[in-house]
Amino acid sequence: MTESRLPSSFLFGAATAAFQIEGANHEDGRTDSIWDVFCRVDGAVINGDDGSVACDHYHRYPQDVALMKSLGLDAYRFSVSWPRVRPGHGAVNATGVAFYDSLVDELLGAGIDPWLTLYHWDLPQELEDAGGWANRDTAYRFAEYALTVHEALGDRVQRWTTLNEPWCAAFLGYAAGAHAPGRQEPEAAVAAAHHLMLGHGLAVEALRSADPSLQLGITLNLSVIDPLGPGDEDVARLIDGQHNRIFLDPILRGSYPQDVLDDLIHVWPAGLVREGDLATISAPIDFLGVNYYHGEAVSLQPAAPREASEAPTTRPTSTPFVVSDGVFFHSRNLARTAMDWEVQPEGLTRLLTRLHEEYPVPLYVTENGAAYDDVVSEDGAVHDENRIDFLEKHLDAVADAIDQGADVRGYFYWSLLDNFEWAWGYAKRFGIVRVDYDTLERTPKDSALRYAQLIAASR
Ligand code: IFM
Repeated sequence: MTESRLPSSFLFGAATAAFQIEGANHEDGRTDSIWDVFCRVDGAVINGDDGSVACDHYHRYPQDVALMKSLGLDAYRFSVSWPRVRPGHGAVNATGVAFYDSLVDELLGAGIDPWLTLYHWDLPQELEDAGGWANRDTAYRFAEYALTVHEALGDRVQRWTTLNEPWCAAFLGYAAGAHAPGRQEPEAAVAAAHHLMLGHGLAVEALRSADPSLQLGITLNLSVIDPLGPGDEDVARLIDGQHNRIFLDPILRGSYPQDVLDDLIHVWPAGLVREGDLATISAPIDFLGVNYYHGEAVSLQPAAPREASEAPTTRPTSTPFVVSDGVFFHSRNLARTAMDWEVQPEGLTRLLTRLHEEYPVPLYVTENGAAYDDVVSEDGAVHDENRIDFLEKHLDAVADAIDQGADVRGYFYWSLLDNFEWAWGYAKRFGIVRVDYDTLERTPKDSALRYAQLIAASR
């Protein structure tokens, strides 16, 4: 990465999510989310921890904001915990709201733009008990919650992201059973995907009428799905449909792709899409958040078994792609992260240029990052050359996309801190800042220092 490749107006940030860093899950009136319960039930406590301390950001946020300032971040992407501000989706919890109030003030005081995500997977458990995202009603409750948060923070927060990665919430949560709520019901997963998007659209409409000046968007986890070889084009289309276009098309074009409707015909619940839903879902947005980690090479040819270890959950899981019989995901000759994900920066360039051409809207990379098995050196530092290399290559890939005409306006590294990596517990470290889980001490890794240098040089 040469320091000067990104425009001086380019926004540099880092991202986190409430359940992954806050802790204090049973303090000040917060009640269970689906992730609290998922971590506890069936003896499936993940990594011996239920996320209730996490990084203790709830109590240490001033220190964390000071850290962000020292790195020169322009913006901080964080999420609000629904059961902290509306426990059980009941009355507003003033103490919970006060936390975000103080966090936003602290950020603004440090000159850091707060980028708020309303939903990063922590649905109040009571709403799951009523059917969760498979129940259409949850979409309306989400819009109510959005307005609650807006009433508290709308005077200071300009950037609002409705959902983070609805693909994970719907398909990992309701089809694969790998994420909360741990269901393995393909039809419920399809219903959840639709209702998440409906909730997004209803929230956009509600926030837009509350304040037309807000910048509103959604974050999708998108990928590049390549055919492994000749004859594999149709399976690449099939997976691209269920990973990317099932969200992109309704949100940015106002319709489901016909091939996806055809592919999913046997798992598509009758009467799911009601009149007016697609108009609501495609309510205009100001930006699309893109989370990119790696691509996929798919084939009809069987793949050699991967050496990857499974996430340490006791739960059986299945494929998140509800129609994928006979599709094999292949490994390529690429470097890998500690998640066993391939390092594929050129995929980010292709993804961003594709989005620019097919779904034109301002783009922000709202997540990109790598977990590695970090080592603390004798000098107390983490010399994470691998993460620096990952970061530089992906920033280069963004610069390449911009050179090719894509309207990409910012980049958020995932994650500011080592944190709770869902089904992996604390075993996977994505942070540019190390967290010692015994002492909760924070130590910027070499990658944080390099990121700070790149940011400073781009001014
Ligand atoms: O940690 C997650 C995050 O919550 C959502 N996007 C992917 C990250 C890494 O797995």
